Amino acid sequence: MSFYDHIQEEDPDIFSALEGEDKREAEGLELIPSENYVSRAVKEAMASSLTNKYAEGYPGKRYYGGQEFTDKVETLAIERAKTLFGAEYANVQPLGGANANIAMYMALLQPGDTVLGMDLSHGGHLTHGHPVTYLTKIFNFVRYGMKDVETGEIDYDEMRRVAKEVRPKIVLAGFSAYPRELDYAKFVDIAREVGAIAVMDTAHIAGLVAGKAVKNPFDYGFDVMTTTTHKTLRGPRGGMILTRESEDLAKRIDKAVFPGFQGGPHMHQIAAKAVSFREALHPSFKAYAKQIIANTHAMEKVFIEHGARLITGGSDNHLILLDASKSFGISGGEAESLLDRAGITLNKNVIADDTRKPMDPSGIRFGTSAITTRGFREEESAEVAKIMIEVLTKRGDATVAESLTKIRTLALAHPIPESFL
Ligand code: DSN
Repeated sequence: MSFYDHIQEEDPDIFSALEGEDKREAEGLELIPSENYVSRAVKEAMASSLTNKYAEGYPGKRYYGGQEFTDKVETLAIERAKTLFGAEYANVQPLGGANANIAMYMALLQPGDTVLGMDLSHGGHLTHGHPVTYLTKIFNFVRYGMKDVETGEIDYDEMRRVAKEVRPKIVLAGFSAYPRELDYAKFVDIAREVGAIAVMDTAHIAGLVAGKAVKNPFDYGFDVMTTTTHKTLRGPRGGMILTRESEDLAKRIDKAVFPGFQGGPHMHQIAAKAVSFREALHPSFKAYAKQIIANTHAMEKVFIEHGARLITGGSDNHLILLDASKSFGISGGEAESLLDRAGITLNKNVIADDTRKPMDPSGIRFGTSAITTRGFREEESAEVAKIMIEVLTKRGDATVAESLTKIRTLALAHPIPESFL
């Protein structure tokens, strides 16, 4: 029986799109660092009857009846999330990472308050204060960046100076395109010095933190973490907010998520989060998280040996940001399309102080979370990097076709595991 038996019968158009996507994911290699493959168990929870249920409120305090099972599911999700991240409190209702960040701002700030966050082109995220977002009409975002793009060193002295000047209410760490570990103690020091709350947006590296392959920001005194659940953490698409302690913060965050910002929680998604957290608590997840980083290093080595320019000089996590213009004489957009044709999916990305436009920037961003789920190890990851270099250097149709065959062969040899289909 296929996962889509009923859709096939009732809605052939959607069925063919779903089948097409499954085939695309199976035959190509997914290198977008914010994507992954979820387990069959997570998919089953997402497809469960809980999608039928309204559950405004929180376990034990709901506005509608019939909450016997939703309460059980949400409580399990909360408890597992707390164990995974060493948190005292978790809100598992945010529908996504942006929702988690917006609810966090609503909980901790008054309109007009200042947030000190990382510049998008230096690795930050749209919700960290990019002028195109509605958030900037409500709050005042001041941005920091790297002192040295070649090493990725953040300019902590400048950050401290700016923090003293603008007195932010939140000092925000975290990123969507920064390949290095942050000096968490420095962030917390600066936040304490100016009386701000230290918040880490852990979205990209949540799985690495949960798998103890990188440092846990809570061990360095961060007050709040926001995250997505679907990147390295390998859960369903969704968000979450955690705090290390403080009854007061927890109450403010609960109120901000619901009723402040969202309506009824998506209980099927919360069940799927709970399932994925249980998977991440299994000892095998630690090996997975460690392997993600080993695979990134294997790719990094090949690109460095080729003489490519990696932003920050390399990577400490699951992602690499490469200057395609300097390394291969083509834009990020051109690199993305060429690699797409060769069966490798990644994304064009702005790099620090990019002279090109965001729709066709200079960089490409790629990572190893999904190929590691497929069982790739260092050798295969290095092979992928070599194929990428071949495509980006030669660029002709024949090379692209040859590379596509090689990628298909690698994908076939490492199919998405049965339990993830
Ligand atoms: N779109 C996500 C990413 O790719 O990093 C962040 O929101």
